[in-house]
Amino acid sequence: MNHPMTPRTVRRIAGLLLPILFFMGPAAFAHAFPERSDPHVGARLKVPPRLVTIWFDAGIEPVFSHLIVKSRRGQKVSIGNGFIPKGSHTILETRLRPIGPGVYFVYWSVIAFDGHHTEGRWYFRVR
Ligand SMILES: [Cu+2]
Repeated sequence: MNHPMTPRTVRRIAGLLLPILFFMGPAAFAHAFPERSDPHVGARLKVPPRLVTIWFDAGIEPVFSHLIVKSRRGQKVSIGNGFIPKGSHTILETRLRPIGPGVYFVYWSVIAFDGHHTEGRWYFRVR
């Protein structure tokens, strides 16, 4: 026997499914967020770093993931736009030019394997 779905039935099913999809969302499609970094957020360093590394909690796409570091005046002090070390899918890294005392801003922007974009910025200080 045939049971065509009436608009009312469709609405009822949608009403049941939408909350389920909503609550599944964050777990099923985790974005990539930083877990830790070196230097750490807000660090005060005596020795200027030559490398900035961020560890993410999910896989990130190499082509669309960027990490740059700028001085307080907006001068770029990182070399290139960041790279994902071979064999890793969750680490984003950039080398730095020699830098002196001051505040430096780290800008990161990544696309996770699930296609979602996240970005942020933080700073460290060289004394
Ligand atoms: Cu996501």
